Amino acid sequence: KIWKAGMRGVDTDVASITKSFVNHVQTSLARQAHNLDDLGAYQAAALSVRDNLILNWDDTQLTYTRKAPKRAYYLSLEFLMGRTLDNALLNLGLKDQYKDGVKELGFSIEDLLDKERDAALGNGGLGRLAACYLDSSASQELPVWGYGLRYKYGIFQQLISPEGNQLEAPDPWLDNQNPWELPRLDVAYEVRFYGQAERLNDGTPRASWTGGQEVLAVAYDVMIPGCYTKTTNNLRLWESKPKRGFDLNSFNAGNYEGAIESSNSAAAITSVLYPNDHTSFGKELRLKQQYFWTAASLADILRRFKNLGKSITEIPDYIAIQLNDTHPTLAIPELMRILIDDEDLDWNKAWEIVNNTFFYTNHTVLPEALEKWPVPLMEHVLPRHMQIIYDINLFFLQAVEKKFPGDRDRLSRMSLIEEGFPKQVRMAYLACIGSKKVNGVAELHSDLVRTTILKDFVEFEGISKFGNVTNGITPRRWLDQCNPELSDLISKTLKVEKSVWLKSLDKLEGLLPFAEDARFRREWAAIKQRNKERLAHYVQTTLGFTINTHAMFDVQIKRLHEYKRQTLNILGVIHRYLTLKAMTPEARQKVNHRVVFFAGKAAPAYYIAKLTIRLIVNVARIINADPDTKEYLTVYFIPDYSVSVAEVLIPASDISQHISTAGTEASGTSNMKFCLNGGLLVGTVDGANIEIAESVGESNVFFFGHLTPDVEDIRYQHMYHPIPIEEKCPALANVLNKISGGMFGDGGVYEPLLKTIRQVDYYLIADDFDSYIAALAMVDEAYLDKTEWIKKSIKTVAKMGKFSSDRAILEYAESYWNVEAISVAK
Ligand code: 26R
Repeated sequence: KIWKAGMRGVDTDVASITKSFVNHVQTSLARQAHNLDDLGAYQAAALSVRDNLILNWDDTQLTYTRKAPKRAYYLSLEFLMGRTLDNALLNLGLKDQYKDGVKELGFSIEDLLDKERDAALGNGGLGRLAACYLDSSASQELPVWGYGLRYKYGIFQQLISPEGNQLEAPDPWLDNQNPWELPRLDVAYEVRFYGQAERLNDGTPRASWTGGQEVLAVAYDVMIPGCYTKTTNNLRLWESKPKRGFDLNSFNAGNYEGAIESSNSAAAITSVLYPNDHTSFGKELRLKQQYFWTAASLADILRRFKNLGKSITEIPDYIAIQLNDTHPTLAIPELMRILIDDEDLDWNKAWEIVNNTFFYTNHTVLPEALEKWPVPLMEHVLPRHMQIIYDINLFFLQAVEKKFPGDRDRLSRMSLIEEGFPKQVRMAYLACIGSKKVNGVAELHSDLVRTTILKDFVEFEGISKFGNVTNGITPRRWLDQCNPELSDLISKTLKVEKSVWLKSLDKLEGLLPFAEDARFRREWAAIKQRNKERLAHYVQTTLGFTINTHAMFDVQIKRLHEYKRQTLNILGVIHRYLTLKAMTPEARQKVNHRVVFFAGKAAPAYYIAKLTIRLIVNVARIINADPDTKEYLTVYFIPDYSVSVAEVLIPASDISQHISTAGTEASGTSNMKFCLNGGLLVGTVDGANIEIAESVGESNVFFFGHLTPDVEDIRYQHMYHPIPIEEKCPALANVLNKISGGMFGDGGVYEPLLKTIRQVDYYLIADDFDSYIAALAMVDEAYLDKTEWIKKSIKTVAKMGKFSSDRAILEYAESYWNVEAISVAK
């Protein structure tokens, strides 16, 4: 296939680009080219690039309409997209032309790229995965659309107070107009809440649902360009607004303020992304977000299907819907409602259609992250859906009873309704029984899904419904874009075009022999060094610290959570500091210089996680100022972690930490990003770390800690045969005592955090501490031999092909959705 940069009707030579740029400055922005700032220049460049995307997008959608292939829809409450301009330029093959074009006009492309705000409509792993999958779907020419919410405020901006506390500020990312979205004010659906549901009792399962509040969902489309292909898919985000002529009665009754208030309540639905991951609060507004989004998305999907003129029973031949975690599970009872109440299908036929349309991915086995909605709340907000869920449950439990007669324990374990005060709907169970297939996101995690949270369902439905799709990352953003020098070196060395190897990442294996090539290793090391300098420059300009770029860069960046054990890391840092302090100056000189980076946000109400940030910041403050040791060990907490910050941190790492308690991190995806950029991994035997080690070779990763099967037993021992920490792990006890003693400021402040370790230690910090320290010593040892280290780095990158999100999305398309690639006509 021949790829030509640019496309229908748009010229992409430098002269045409500058012309289009100036044109947008004068018309779209109504500004003058000669006194334009970088922000204006960014906007003009974005609008000019957007012209290309729109035409490709249009051709793609026309192809889909004409050829009517089976399509997949990815429903995700989060899409953590980051910036778009650089990605669009690279995928279109227009980066060089734009670089030259804006240069001619007196701008630097890097400065313009830096003006773009992140689209941060997600919390972490789950949201970023959705963004990678969109990139891969378009790049692999798969007819896939994303559906999500257009939050007015994305994930909060993180500020760190002088005491080291996290503060949250809103993220008004839409304040500068967003050139990447197309408002579709004509694509709108009414969504109902509250009201009354009454069964018709006419011999059909039908009911009527009336009254309550009606809210309008309006579509905004975000274009998703594939890499070196015309295919440009769509991400449709919904915004809520009051229905036109809303609540006229209240106006007429003189209740002007009351009517405005109800309009506010409509707009509130899509106003803010919930910033908690791994803990659910059962908030009414969050439930309304979930229903608003699933109802609008389904209505839109069905309207498109109906245009095909097929029978409603053919839905599964044309539509596959992927549920990204349980957040969109209401789509299951919503489709039942449409098929029964509106389409007049009988129950069994409707259930069969539903069962062949949905696919559910689980992203966590942590009990506190499994969604449950209180029955009274559901009855209030979605009375018809609650009826349908009760009916689904009844038929389901009858079938279970038939297979396991008299097993009442099993029935209560498997019921969609958890008994208690209040009763709660178990969304993971509903997602499971309503879907054709269920999968986890790494081999170990999928095994845990099958053997723990969904064990009974495997016994009832058979194992073949429960699969695994190991996560992946897009090599476009996470190698080509964030590490352009490495990307160029790879193309040059493999003698393969970027347009080829970036879409067949297994080709990286061709790098293996070059691990033995000294010249190549020097180039490899020089690129890492320049990436470290780029990070140092970022820290210098944003935080004002000067960093020693000849030290080892050791990075842990992810959401703050006890299970991810940032605490283990910072306690390890303190241990290293105490060890250094106790050494003679001569002995110290033999020690590896190390710079430790942390970044990540804590959920605003997660007290212990916030205390961990405070500890990190204060440890950094003391250690970085100690003249005895600061040459050998410094620590930085980089505030306001984001996709864009990750793009600077990841390529600069020598080592990164993925140290969750075994069995708790479903997959992890930043582990893949670091390894793809030639950083080595220190980690536990958890999530995708295991498969990374299988691919790159266990000698190239640093594993430590207890294994998953032992974790339960150890927790049991904590409960019934506790061993005091002084006895179990004296080194750790010493560290904890130093904190309590005030070495890092008022020790009392940290007591609640220290207590989690001294008392319950649910995440096994004390049990894993010694082996963690030993693993870090192995890292130091290995780093002494620079040649060997670079060989490991090269061999790691060479073996990372499996972790491309192209591989993952093709597995979904082939083994789950039955959706095929389709190329867009020229
Ligand atoms: C219920 C609600 C509060 C909620 C729970 C959990 C909201 C968001 C989450 C986030 C979870 C599902 C998440 O992000 N999980 C992560 O998914 C990544 C992509 O599969 C994995 O790599 C990562 O290991 C996992 O923690």
